[in-house]
Amino acid sequence: MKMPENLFKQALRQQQLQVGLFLGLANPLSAEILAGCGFDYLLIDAEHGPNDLRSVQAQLQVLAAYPVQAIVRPPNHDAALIKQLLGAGVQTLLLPMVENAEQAQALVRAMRYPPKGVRGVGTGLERGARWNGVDAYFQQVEAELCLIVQVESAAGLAQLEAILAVDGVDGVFIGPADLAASLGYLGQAGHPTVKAAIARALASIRASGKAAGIFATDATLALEYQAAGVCFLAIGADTGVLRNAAIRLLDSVKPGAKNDKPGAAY
Ligand code: 3PY
Ligand code: MG
Repeated sequence: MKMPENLFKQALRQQQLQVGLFLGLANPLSAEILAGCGFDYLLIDAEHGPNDLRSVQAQLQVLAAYPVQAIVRPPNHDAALIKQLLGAGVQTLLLPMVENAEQAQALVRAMRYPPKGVRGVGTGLERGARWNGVDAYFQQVEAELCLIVQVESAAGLAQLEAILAVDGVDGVFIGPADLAASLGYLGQAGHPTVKAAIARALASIRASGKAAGIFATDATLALEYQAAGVCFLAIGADTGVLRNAAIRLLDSVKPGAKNDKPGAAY
């Protein structure tokens, strides 16, 4: 059988805007509902969401039946976990908290077989290779893998140029929540100092020719980022979508029943 194509990677190369949603519910059914909603990609989050290898794999299986691309964010940079995720069939990884070129290089190596990297060989046991059913898997796999690193700290910003120079890094995604915390503005991603740092980072990413991405739940901000050359946006999470919709629905029939306002979508 043919190697599955990484349409997300192709879209980034062609500068076609990709809009997606984070999945933190760790549930194949809710993933399937969202798979039919028209997003370009859905990002299965195992950094903050309670996802493990089995729930990730189950969601990858569901998403494969829909015209939507799957991305996975692992909780850390562990090469053994990355090996399992690639084995499960993920083609695009978003790695949190990347702070220097050495970390980025190690992530590239985790996604490559020797001699370029350290990925172990076990295709007969892996869904990614369709258990040895994919034609010429070893020859094709690396071209279909996409590595996005998250820069979301003062340390990461200071090393952004070096991170961008790492061959094998396809894009950089800014995490406004963690970046705000690291800059001393915990919970204030919209603070002018944080926004200025984000604008500088996006300009550097664009100038490097790599794809720039960011999390933006506010539509005005999302459009501003798009104008600044961002080519992949995450505009919320399933958890926030569910909670906010439930509060609004109840409020439409029983106003004030929940005096909480709909919250942030992340
Ligand atoms: C952050 O904002 O810190 C994230 O990781 C998600 O965008
Ligand atoms: Mg973050």
